[in-house]
Amino acid sequence: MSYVPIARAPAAPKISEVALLPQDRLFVLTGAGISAESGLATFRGSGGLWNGFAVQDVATPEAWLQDPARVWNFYSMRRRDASAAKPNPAHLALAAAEEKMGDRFYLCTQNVDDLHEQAGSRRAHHMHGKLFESRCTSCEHILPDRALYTDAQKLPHCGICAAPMRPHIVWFGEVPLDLTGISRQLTAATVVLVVGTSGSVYPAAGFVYAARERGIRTVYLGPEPPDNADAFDEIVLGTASEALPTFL
Ligand code: BV8
Ligand code: ZN
Repeated sequence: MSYVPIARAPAAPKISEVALLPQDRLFVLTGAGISAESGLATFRGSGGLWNGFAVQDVATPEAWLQDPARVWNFYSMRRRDASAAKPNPAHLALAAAEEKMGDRFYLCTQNVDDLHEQAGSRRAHHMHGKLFESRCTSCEHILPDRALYTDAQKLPHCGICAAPMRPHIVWFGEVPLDLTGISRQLTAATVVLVVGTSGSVYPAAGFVYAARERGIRTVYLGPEPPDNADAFDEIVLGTASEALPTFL
């Protein structure tokens, strides 16, 4: 009687070969890199100069106090560029994951553009504010605003209290929005996926360390290792629009 080897059960795939398990709770943090393939400049890519402006001259409270017209000019150019941009397969894949996973999915973005929303994401948290909202410097009234303010004599004022309106953006030196909510979502996660960010700005770049301390699986996805690469269990090298749909 010839020996017929029993069919070996396929080796259980290594965890890193299986992107997500059915019971996983996914916390996603995105940065400028996810919008790069939609044509929007990254901070790093433009070598710290951004549309010709140095970040510290346009993205700090001091810059606002010193020259609000220059700040509005900068954000008006960002509004113009972002209005022409379209979401890419990476944004669409995250919107599909939100739909499929429900409350097991949480998206926090450092980006101020609205490409996640254009792709269908309904619950993206913009921890650094939103380009298409303006906020009153006095009564803090926030309103949707896609207008471009390039005439220093015609800067916007609040319809309620007449104080100057500013971009609803978290500048350097200001506290990001809803850090408590972010932290709650982070500690409930089983997988933290970070996409397209240099990991150079805190507290956002620190989320992965907090996850690692809790034994949460951490994955980075982007074309090059980020500054906080040492904190990740896995690094998937690739562009967001190629690698993210595959991972999800
Ligand atoms: C705060 C809105 C107190 C503005 C932004 C010294 C040491 C450490 C920290 C500090 C320090 N001095 C000051 C600080 C604090 C400071 C900070 O971290 N500074 C850095 C420069 C050292 N942080 C702050 O001021 C923050 N506030 O600390 O308040 C506090 C905090 C907590 C509790 C109490 C009090 C506020 C920071 C928010 C500033 N606002 N955005 C606007 O948009 O105009 S930050 C802005 O830059 C982004 O939002 C993002 O957070 C950050 C970095 O940008 P990235 O998204 O990472 O983009 P980047 O260009 O850097 O990288 C692009 C990546 O994409 C690259 O990795 C690239 O490889 C990748 N990529 C490229 N192509 C693709 C791709 N990936 C995928 N696919 C592709 N195709
Ligand atoms: Zn007001």
